Amino acid sequence: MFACRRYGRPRRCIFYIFAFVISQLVFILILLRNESYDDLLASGQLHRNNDSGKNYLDWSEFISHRRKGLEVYYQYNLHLSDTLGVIRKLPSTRHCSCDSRPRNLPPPSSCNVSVVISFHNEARSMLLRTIVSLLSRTPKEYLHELIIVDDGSEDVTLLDDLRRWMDVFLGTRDRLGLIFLVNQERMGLIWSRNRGALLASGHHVLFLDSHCEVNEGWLEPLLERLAQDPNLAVSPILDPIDPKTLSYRRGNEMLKGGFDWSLHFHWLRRRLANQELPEMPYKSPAFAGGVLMMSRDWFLKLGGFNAYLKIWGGESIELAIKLWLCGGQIEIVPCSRIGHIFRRRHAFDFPPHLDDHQLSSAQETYLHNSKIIAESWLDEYKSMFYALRPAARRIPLAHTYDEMRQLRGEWQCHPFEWYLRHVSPELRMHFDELAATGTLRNEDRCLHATHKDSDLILVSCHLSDITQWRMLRSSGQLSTQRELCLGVAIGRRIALAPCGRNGTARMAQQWLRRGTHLLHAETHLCLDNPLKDRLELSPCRSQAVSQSFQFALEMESRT
Ligand code: UD2
Ligand code: MN
Repeated sequence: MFACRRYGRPRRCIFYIFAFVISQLVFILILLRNESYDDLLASGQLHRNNDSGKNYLDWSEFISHRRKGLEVYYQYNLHLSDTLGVIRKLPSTRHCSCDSRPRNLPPPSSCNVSVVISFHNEARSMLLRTIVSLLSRTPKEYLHELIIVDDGSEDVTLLDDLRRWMDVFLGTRDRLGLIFLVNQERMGLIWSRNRGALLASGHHVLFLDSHCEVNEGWLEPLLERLAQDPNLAVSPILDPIDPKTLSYRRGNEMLKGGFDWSLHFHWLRRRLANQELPEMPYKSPAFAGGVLMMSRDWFLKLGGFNAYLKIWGGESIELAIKLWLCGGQIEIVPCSRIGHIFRRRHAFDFPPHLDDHQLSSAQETYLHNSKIIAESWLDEYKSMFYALRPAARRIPLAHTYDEMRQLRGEWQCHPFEWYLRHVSPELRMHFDELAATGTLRNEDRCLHATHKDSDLILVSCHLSDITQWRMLRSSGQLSTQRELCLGVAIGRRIALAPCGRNGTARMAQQWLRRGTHLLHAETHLCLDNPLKDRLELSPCRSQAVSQSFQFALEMESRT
């Protein structure tokens, strides 16, 4: 100010003041970044071990011992993760009534939780944020133990460093059990989670990915539900964290978990019953992914995750079917929120099994696991699965299903038909509305719609992503999984177009079955493959091999 008056330059003066205010703001922001952690320390939820002379700031040292660079390796923004801090404030994404509702929780002596986290090659900062968010946002008396399984990660000193870091971090906090396990050889997350659950001693077991951030009050609504019904299993709503920006968004509570006949996970639309509010817990045919919690005893009685499943994939679908058929139920609880980074692709390799060049090892592992689910639980409906995933037939399995049958008998589990009737009408409807499905074969080749420009070609039926067609019973439409329908465009050209709901578009897509011939309803001509790559409409000839198209699975004989 003095300088301002002296030199009589008000503009420069304003500039100085402005710069000063900005620098103060930046300083305050830096302080605030650590505030949440300091708050926790002050409130006694976390402890700093003063004797050791170390404090939580050492986390930057902990994360500095890491594999360098390589965002591609982790499939998320590693640099941002390393600079975000060990904990951050998250937006409240649940309905406001969740905060004010009184909770009816049983005492911790009857419902505490063991959390199992298995990881393979997770970035240190990410893993740490998962753990610290958990420790700081979970009521201490309900968090019985943390079981961390390093599934053969390349960073071989990580677990020891983590153990040391947590010793300092937790200080004198008692009650929390800590179990660190290492698989010298990578065993996959299914095996690792089972191992963790076997060693757990809490009443409930929760499985968590290693790149999550739990949000405020996540545990209480889950505990409350499990206290009502010991055979229940629950999922929180997973709030998506963007892999690039790490921004935390609100997950959708209007979706249920489900799967299709290929045994791929799908979201299903949730419909509210009369008086039902969106924030109320709701039944779901499958979990909202692999983050789930249930009684440890009940989990083990059901045999845990199916131990024959390999590495990654399908285990939560298998558990969901098993639960529903053998006396349990699944609920999604919208007042419980856990953030999870949904990566666009796998951040790890899959060990190759077969010498099958049509399938990647990831596809093959998933198919192997799906085949086990189909063989174990789908009963006569497994033909649906094989029709849609013909390559599964070629995958050898190393065991028989005696164990599964024994469990089904012991627990008097329902047949799969019951699941279709009572749990997933969507899956049943899908079954009921089809006249035929799977690959569409003409002689030794199959009709395929290319992904990029939806061209129609005839190719080897063993192509790994060969088009799976669906012949709809009521409309006679022949649709791909991307909802494109086979129809006739101008000039009688066979082409794909978005499936029409009514009117002329739908008429042009209607086909009638005449033996193995596909008769176009409007033109009364038949689908024909007269020359190698030509697909056209021509007058129907009952003996013409070029007009004979067979679906992998016919449903008509059912009725
Ligand atoms: C989804 C589920 C996950 C599990 C998986 C299918 C969510 C949020 N996640 O995973 O819980 O059901 O589908 O199996 O719904 N990992 C290992 N060993 C391995 C491979 C992975 O420990 O060999 C760890 C990995 O570090 C991670 C967890 O397993 O913590 C899940 O794997 P992911 O995050 O790569 O896969 P994601 O999120 O698609
Ligand atoms: Mn994950």
